[in-house]
Amino acid sequence: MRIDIITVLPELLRSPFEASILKRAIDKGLVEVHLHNLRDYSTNKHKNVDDYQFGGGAGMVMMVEPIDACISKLKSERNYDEVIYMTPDGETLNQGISNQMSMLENIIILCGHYKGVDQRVRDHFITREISIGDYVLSGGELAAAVLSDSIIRLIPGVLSNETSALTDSFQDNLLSPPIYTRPSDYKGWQVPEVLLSGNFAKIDKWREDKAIEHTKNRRPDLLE
Ligand code: 6GU
Repeated sequence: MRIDIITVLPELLRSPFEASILKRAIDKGLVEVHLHNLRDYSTNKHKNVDDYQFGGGAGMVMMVEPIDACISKLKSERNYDEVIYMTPDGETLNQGISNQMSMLENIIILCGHYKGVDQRVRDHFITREISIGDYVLSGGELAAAVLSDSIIRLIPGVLSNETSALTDSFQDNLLSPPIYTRPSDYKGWQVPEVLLSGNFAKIDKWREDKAIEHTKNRRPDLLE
């Protein structure tokens, strides 16, 4: 898979891909992540990528020309399955969307900034608009990192058996059950007996019961 991220702040997006699981996925050749500085596609001498809004009002708007230049250049090099715009008024990201996107070949992610992009970008280039929740970030960069992380970890071969995505919270619309490691007794705080029993049928049943109980308590909406 290849992810091209268009941003005015590429430096904000470097470190997430330089550590741990995402770095390993890139090093293994399972995903390529390319950052594009929108300023490099500016069409005026001041390297501007934003301008005042028509009709007046506070806040700058990202201009259509540099975004067109960048997206068109990328599209001339390969086919893209989706051109995603990160924006707080997009559809809210969930595990299902990440699952779908992890099966794509090439995607572009455009990070919104300032007040957002000229509507004509959304009308003519964007195929999907994604938010990561009902709160406002200073820009789409951190949201793009969140989306990329959630997608990349699902690409076959990225996670080992031990860290398999199959047992993650949300993967089956359930939250994960409690987990423990050694020591089995810490200051008298005991690990549940069943987990030490070696009876794997019983352990599976306990985990499922706990997952359902936890989901009922915290996220009853997931069970509807
Ligand atoms: Cl995608 N962008 C911004 N700026 N804020 C957000 C968001 C995106 N998702 C939630 N809040």
